[in-house]
Amino acid sequence: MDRQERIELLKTTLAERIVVLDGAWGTMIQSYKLDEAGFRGERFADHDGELKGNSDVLCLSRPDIVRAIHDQYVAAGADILQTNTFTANHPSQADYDLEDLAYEMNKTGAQIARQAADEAMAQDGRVRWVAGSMGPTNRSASLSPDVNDPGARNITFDQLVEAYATAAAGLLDGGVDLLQIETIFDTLNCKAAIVGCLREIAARDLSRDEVPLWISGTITDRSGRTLSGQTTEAFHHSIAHANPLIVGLNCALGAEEMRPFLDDMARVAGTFVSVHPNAGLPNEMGGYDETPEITGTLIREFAERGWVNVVGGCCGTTPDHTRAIVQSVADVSPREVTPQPSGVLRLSGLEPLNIDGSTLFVNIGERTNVTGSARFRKLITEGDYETALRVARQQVRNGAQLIDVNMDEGLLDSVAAMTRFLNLVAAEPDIARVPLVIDSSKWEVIEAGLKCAQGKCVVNSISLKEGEEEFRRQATLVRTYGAAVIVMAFDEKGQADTVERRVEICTRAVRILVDDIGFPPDDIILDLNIFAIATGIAEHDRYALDFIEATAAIKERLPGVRISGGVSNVSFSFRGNNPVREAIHCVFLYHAIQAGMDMGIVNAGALPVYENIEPELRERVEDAVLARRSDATERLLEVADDAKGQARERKVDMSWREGIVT
Ligand code: THG
Repeated sequence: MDRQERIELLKTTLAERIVVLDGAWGTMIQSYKLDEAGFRGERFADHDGELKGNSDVLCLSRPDIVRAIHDQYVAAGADILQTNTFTANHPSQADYDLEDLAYEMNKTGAQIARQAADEAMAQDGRVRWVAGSMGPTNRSASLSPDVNDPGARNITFDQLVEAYATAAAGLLDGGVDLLQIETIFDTLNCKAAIVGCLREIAARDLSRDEVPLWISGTITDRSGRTLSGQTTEAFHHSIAHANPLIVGLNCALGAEEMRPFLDDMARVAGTFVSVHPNAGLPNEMGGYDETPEITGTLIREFAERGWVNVVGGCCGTTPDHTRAIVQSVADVSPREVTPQPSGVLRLSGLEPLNIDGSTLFVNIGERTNVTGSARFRKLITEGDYETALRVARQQVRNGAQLIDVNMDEGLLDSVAAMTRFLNLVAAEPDIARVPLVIDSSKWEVIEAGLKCAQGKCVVNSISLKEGEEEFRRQATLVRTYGAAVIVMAFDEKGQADTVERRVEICTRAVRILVDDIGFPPDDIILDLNIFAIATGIAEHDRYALDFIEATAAIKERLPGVRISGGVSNVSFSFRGNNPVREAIHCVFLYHAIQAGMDMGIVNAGALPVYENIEPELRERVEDAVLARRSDATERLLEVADDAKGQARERKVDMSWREGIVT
């Protein structure tokens, strides 16, 4: 049976019965009581430095032991064998000066497991699958190793991509059936792993169907968060672009404490779900006391609740646990898989943000933008990131459900500024809980931002401005990094400024994204260009109305995509007069949202209520926004100064109240 046939069989088997993964390596290796010489074997007898405790070196130094452990798990009834390669990656093996052997360890580890699986099948005719195990490494891409600098990192995204690519290459060349990214503490590491795995799969001319991914996260505390702070659902959204065959949870907490989080995963996942918990919580000695019976009972409960398709063991489990698990689920049906419902844009920061047809207008905070805020620009150019973070926090407090970050300033190293700021944001849970919108006109700045974000972000933006080839290239990369995308209505001929041009460009862009690249329509946000009105130039009079009409037209022609825009652009001609600007934003949104606008980049917290705008001002603003009369601009200018003055007076009037509350 070749790999392809085995994978097809795995897919049908997963739908028919609960499949069992084997158990832990640590406990089993310990039972051999190997000393330093035992770990070295002959091959590393002269190695400088200690190798004791390096479980994965045994693939090279003691393949007989590795094989014997596989055989014990086969005898216990496991369907899937995990390779002994959890730490066989560059950064982890660097602790032993063995980083250059990462590929070989993975390849050999895969070959040993493959042989064990194939020989078991030759004996009893039952297929055993091999999952190539890739652990989290000993470094974290979104956590600081330095208590004094939350923005510091000891590994980059690109280094992790290389490390995982090398591991995946070895595993694939050694003959694994699936690639398993497991025990994910930090979703950014996992996103790098996905990039590395996809690269190696493609390099072997294999398709994604031929080499399924298995992605398993780790909730490390009872509040239901990964070490890097994501909830289960946020984690799921961050990795869903990899289209894994299996998603799940493993390791920490043990089965008992994982219950609510596995429930969450089973609720959101549109594919097969796995769980392989530790044998309970560790005791004071770091050992595990949960008996096979207890583990089996807990896992049976998960199965009966309809949550799982694959079950197995992690730290502290033994072949006896595997045996108990096999028995406990033997007569229970697997979880029924229903694809995730479409019509939902799923984003995440530390927490999920699901945008569907019932969601009210979504606010994207505009102030963390060096071109959109003089204050933010000053803070960033002066290097005062601490205070700059407050701008982000204030946006979120004021109701921004995402924050737009833009570092496009001529005198700034924008890649460095984006990287630094997003690394600092990652350390602030009250900001990082919302998804990021990474805003730049330079692709390398966007890419730098994507390499710092563990959540599912929005790329702002791509367009057909530089032609189809560049558009496809960038869109494909957006998918690889797992982000949603804002597409500007811009093509080779320029920026769309009529309804027809907006419809034409958006239709073309969406066709390329969906039909050619396989971009999910739910991850596409169209920006129909909001331009300034009331500029005194007659050609600009219809800009807001055209946007609104184009929104309605595109919503009809391209159902399923979302519409956004930079709202504050529309009032540029009233710079310095915030009351009038805010009235224009409000009236504009009142009509644009009715036409189908889903989200917008706004100054969060600075939007008045439509009904509360002074009636005369509102009428004149409405005349301008909806291009209802040719003298609308003049008539708005007539009342603009008064509106500003009244707002100032209102502020003065209210000051006595502020005095009392503070
Ligand atoms: N579409 C998309 N992205 C965008 C835009 C868009 N990103 C940038 C911009 N346009 C949206 N963001 C802003 C941010 C601030 C302002 C306007 C748009 C703004 N700022 C005040 C001004 O310039 O007068 C700044 C005042 C101050 O310095 O405090 O108006 O259209 N996809």
